[in-house]
Amino acid sequence: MNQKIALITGATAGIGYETALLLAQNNYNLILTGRRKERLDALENKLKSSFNCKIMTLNFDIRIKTETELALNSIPDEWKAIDLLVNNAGLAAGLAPINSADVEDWENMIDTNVKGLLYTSRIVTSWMIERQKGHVINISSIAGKESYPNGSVYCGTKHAVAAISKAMRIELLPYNIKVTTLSPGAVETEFSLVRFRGDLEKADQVYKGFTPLTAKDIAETILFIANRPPHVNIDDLLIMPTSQGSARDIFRK
Ligand code: NDP
Ligand code: 8X3
Repeated sequence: MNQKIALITGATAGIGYETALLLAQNNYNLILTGRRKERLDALENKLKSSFNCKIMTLNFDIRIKTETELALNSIPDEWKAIDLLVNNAGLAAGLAPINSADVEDWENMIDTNVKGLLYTSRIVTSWMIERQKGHVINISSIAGKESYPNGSVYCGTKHAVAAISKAMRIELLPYNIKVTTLSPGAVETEFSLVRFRGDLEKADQVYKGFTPLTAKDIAETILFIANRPPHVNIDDLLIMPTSQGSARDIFRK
């Protein structure tokens, strides 16, 4: 039976889903979260039938503090020994300038990408501190290193993740807890479909003419980061498609 415990937020799709698959194959029991319960149930069944792992699912909306706290505090003591927290749940909503973007989209991104990450980290790091052990991997983005037009708030939330991550790393040094910021460039997942509210044609355009990263590429990177020896921490890692040189420079054929 698997030995270590990882909690992955946003495991119903994309990077979180692939990370769940890979960690289950690599000695982790998993706590998996997301809003889409049917996907969590399907993933739980798939993992349990394919790998020698234990799975716990938590179905909640990370934007809502009370829901997040209730779900995390419902975790039984034996599952609280979390070795790895992957703060992955997140989204971009819309692509629009400051004067006309939808305020609800802004709130959605801030509440999910920043506040949800904070609610989760507050609780899980308190358990890690008790054990003097743990690793938090925060998923930022190339959008956390550079800002691009029409992405002010998404970029702002990912810059915030990077800033929060940096402070967390210093705060948690005395407790033997590693903190990593992982910043991918374009990864083909449901990300653009969500950003463009289900418009498949618009979403497909984002990944046209070049080879984007896959969610599996990011899962493998997460596993690499988690597998470094105790004295080594990957503080900050930027991973880009070979054809992407900056947030806005993608060489398309
Ligand atoms: P997906 O849309 O494929 O997956 C997003 C995941 O986040 C889903 O599991 C979703 O679950 C979860 N999530 C979103 N909102 C909430 C919420 N309110 N409550 C709980 N869970 C939520 O996107 P990716 O896999 O691409 O994105 C994962 C992370 O990677 C995000 O933080 C994103 O910003 C970041 N990223 C993505 C890049 C890309 O190009 N794809 C590049 C750089 C960073 P559900 O809807 O079931 O709740
Ligand atoms: C996702 C990558 O460039 O669409 O974080 O913002 S980008």
